[in-house]
Amino acid sequence: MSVMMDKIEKRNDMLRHDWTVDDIAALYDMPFNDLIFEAQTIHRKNFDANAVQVSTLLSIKTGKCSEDCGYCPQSARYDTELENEPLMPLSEVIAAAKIAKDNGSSRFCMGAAWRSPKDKDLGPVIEMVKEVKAMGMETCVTLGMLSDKQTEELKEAGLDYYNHNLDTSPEYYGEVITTRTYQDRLDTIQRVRNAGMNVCCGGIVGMGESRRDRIGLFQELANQPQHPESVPINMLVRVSGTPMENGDDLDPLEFIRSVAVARVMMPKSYVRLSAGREKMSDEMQAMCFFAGANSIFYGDKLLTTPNPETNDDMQLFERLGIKAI
Ligand code: SAM
Ligand code: DTB
Ligand code: SF4
Repeated sequence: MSVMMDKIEKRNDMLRHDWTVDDIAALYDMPFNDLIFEAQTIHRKNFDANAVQVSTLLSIKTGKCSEDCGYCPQSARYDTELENEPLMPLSEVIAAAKIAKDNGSSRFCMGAAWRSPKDKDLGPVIEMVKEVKAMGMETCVTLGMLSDKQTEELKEAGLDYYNHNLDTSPEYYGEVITTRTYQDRLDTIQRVRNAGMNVCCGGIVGMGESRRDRIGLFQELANQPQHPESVPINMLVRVSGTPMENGDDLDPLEFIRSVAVARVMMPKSYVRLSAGREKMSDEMQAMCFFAGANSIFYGDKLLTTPNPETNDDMQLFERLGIKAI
């Protein structure tokens, strides 16, 4: 066996939780072809390389959020011409979930623009989780910070995944959000873990952060006692009116490198090519799948911003010989 294959084999055989900044920087610094080859080799050892998990997102409560996340169109602090919507009635959620299922989604993710849910809001969300689960889909919600009691209630309702992102490195975090701390986020993720639910946790790149910050994000994600089962990597969607409306776009090759680094560091996690696909070429998305991304959001809208049409995604999968799972 070649030295390279031997090295890859060793990396794949252990799930590491002790990544140093230098270890991760060394991955980023690899020649592009070597990095993608390593990521693809590890990917194939752990997953069907031609299968991509498909989730659909629905915003069940939109806008008027108290938080100041600098990327987010739903913050009440920015004038983003967003239509605010109160909590959606159960019947509308069920109708949207049915369409998602008919389109081949295996997971339905419901998002709410809250700092954290009020206890009066959790009851209706729990009904949504139960109904969607009864339709035979996996369930995921993202509602902001959770208390122990709320986490337990969601677990009891049968929730499969909770999405809560770290967003960026601890060092860059203060440039992006001031109304809640990095530790607040880690605490919510820990609660979800303790309750025995699957963790969906990732971040955003392209917010003007440095490579060192991307390294810091992946270090935080992979050095948790258990890797998140699902790792969404969002490319910043620039929305007019937010503080991040203007800025330099991230080099697409650096984005692909980031996907590959996540795949190498968390070999058994689903790495989700998340927000930002609308602006990516088919070739770039294909390269991300080759670098180890194996999950996407289907549906023409993310929470509030556009996503590729389901039909376009189906055609892309067809052209790439990828099956949706
Ligand atoms: N309010 C809850 C919270 O912040 O945890 C749940 C919904 S929030 C919109 C979910 C995630 O979407 C954020 O943590 C962020 O990573 C991502 N997101 C929001 N706006 C984005 C944008 N413009 N571009 C890329 N990702 C974005
Ligand atoms: C995640 O990491 N990305 C999704 C999901 N988790 C909730 C949200 C992306 C939102 C993009 C901006 C919008 O559509 O409002
Ligand atoms: Fe609110 Fe979540 Fe948007 Fe932050 S990311 S402003 S918490 S909806």
